[in-house]
Amino acid sequence: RLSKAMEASLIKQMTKENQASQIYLSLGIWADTKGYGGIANFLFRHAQEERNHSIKIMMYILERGGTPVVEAVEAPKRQPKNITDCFNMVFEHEVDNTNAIYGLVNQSMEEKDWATWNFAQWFVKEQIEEEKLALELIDKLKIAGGDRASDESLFALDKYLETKPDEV
Ligand code: OFO
Repeated sequence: RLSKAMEASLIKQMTKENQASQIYLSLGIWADTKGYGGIANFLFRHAQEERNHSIKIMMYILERGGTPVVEAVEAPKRQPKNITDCFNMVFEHEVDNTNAIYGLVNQSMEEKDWATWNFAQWFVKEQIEEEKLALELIDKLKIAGGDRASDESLFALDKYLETKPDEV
């Protein structure tokens, strides 16, 4: 059974994943209004993934006899200045989330809660993928010329992201 402290931390992470979902939605809206429909599509799909992460944690809390809570989420703090800023925001956000996941892993070790430790490993692996993906976005944009990328290369990047398959 989950300790009260672990239940509280998992609820906090549930909220953080929902917060991430809101951030991706907001970045997607920004991209769409700037004419990057493919990038927007990618970000919207990712928002869905983050919501799934939150639900995954919710189900785990239930499975372990705890009571999940759906908490309020803050509105995203700011809009990106440009496309580089947008992708950097994605990366920084994922690094921040990785640290939160590591916090859960540490707590599960301290409590010797091996079930939660095992559960959290899925997220550890997922964060490797998510950070890799965010870095790939930044790299692809750099290759395309960053903020000075031509319309053609941005168009190609936009198309590429539109059809990039979803993960989990
Ligand atoms: Fe973007 O990550 Fe959830 O966990």
